[in-house]
Amino acid sequence: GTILDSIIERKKVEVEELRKSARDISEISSKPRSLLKALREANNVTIISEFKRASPSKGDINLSLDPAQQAKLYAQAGASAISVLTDEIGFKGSFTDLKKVREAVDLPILCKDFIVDQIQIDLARSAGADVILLIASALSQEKLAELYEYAYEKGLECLVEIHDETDLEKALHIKAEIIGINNRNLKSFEVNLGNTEKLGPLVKKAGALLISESGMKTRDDIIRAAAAGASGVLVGETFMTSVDLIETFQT
Ligand code: IGP
Repeated sequence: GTILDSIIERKKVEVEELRKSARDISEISSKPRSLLKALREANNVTIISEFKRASPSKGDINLSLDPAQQAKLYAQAGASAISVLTDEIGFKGSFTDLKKVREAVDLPILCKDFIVDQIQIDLARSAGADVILLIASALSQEKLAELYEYAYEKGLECLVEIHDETDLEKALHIKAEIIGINNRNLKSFEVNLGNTEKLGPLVKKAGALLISESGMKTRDDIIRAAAAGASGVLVGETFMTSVDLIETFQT
């Protein structure tokens, strides 16, 4: 199996654990912030900056940054939303990180995790997330539809992540409003910005909003994604290692 397969297996175990401690998941009454609105209102490419301490492909990226401080920096630099990795084993993230970001900034927050069950959506919401990630290749068509609907019932939006045409079909079947094209193959970790150019026009043709995800290092990379139809870009490693670049990224 691939790394993605093993992460998904691990998530299923975590979900069982979560069920046993479900009383810890509280409801919050405040209204979620809309990423869709941020994307629609922006007059240039929207930046989603990610808090990413480590990853299975890169190992440790930056373990010394404080989530609240980094989130404030991202906001000051013009990010329209913040993504927070909450997976602990693979990415050294946590829901505590997400809560700290929630307290620090008023932007929409994307919970970046491997969601396979509704209970994880409740947990994300209770930590203060506004948007969840759903990875098409990690879910059956039925499961993707179920989780997508559940999130919207709870007032959350979904970023539906695709990497190839098969994933795209799944995303279009549920009429996903926001589709993320991952330039990184989660099975081989290979990064290719050309993936946004390949699939972007198909996403736009279907009328969805497009986010280009992963592997962006320079302003030119972002311009390239925007030219392929991206309304927004999701940048992690580059911002975690060289924060000055955020200003360069304003187009
Ligand atoms: C950010 P990068 O290459 O800028 O650090 O990538 C983001 O796209 C990446 O973290 C990501 C991800 C994911 C992580 C995209 N899809 C799914 C975990 C799970």
